[in-house]
Amino acid sequence: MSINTIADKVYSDKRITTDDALRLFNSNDIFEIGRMASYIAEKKNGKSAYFIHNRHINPTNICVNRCKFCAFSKDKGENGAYQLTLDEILAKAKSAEKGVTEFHIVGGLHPDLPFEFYLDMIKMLKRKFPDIHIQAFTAVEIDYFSNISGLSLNKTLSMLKEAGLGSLPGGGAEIFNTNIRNVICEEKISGKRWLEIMESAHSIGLRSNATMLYGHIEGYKDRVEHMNSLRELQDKTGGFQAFIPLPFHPKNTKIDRRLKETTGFDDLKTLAISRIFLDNFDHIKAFWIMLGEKMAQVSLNFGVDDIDGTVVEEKITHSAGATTSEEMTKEEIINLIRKAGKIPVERDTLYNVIKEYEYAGV
Ligand code: V47
Ligand code: SF4
Repeated sequence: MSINTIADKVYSDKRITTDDALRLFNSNDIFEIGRMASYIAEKKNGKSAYFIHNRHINPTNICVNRCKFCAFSKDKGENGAYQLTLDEILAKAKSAEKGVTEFHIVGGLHPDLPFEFYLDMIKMLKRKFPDIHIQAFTAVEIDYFSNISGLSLNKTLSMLKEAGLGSLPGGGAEIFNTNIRNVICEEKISGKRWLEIMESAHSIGLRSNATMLYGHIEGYKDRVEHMNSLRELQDKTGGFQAFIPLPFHPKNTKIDRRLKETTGFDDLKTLAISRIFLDNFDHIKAFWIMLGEKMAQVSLNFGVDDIDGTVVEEKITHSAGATTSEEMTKEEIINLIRKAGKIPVERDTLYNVIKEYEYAGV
């Protein structure tokens, strides 16, 4: 079926429907899909492609949820399980290069650590690094903190904000559909709860990202419905900054072993369609760690305007067979962006421009 009517909508700046998005997923016209996505990306961000000088820290991989797609988590006492002390977390933070502007901190749902541990961690990091933005805790962790502390969701979020939390990352969203969740992450909070937590965070001024884990057992319809829930919430709160589609990595997971990694074609299509569909999101991010450096670079011409950052240490995807490195230097990122014909722009977490680099063409 032709996608011309959808293109007409896009080029006259109209919102596309869920049926349109599904038609795009079922189309193989990747050039036209990319063209539409680029049109929107340029309208929103010109030729800029953003990156951030950041460092990831994962305080523990011990998790009571044990999602089937997760190769990072362990049971307490299991070989390879770890839990960093506050001193060890501080040492990781101190090892960050000069110029880092963000700590990205997520981890498992630890069975014994109290909420105070996380508050102390944020306070300690804020005391030692007052200028570094702390983006930490997925909605799943926030829900868990509220449970273990007995505090309301609002109070939990407010205390974290007061301690120095700057924003929330977009993890834990996976695919909102209940039947899919029951198979891939039965113990995890529902999609509805994930959205509720984000709404609550946005209402107290904490911005966040949103992710979608794709390429496992979901279908195109599930992806579209997932994005539709995000678009609806964004219409209400405007609190999301970036949408980040995450391609599933099957190695060492408990998801059907016959599943293979996503293909480059699907990755590009998913990123581009998300750019077209999520007209109320300012940014679409290609997390290069999961997509690969080269695919992330190509995606800059398929609607993506952000390729995340330097990262330094990455455990979640590398436990599941990622073949990318764990760190890119700023120079390497700038080179990738330039050679995609875009202007490299170093940003902080909230997309304030730190430095715009010279445009060098291709
Ligand atoms: O929620 C877990 C995903 C997420 C696998 O907000 C997997 O800027 C692929 O959300 N294969 C955590 N993905 C990471 C995340 C993130 C990363 C970078 C930037 C931001 C941001 C957020 O990783 C989890 C889950 O969806 N994940 N296991 C896997 N085997
Ligand atoms: Fe735990 Fe998150 Fe892994 Fe699920 S994805 S098992 S919640 S660490």
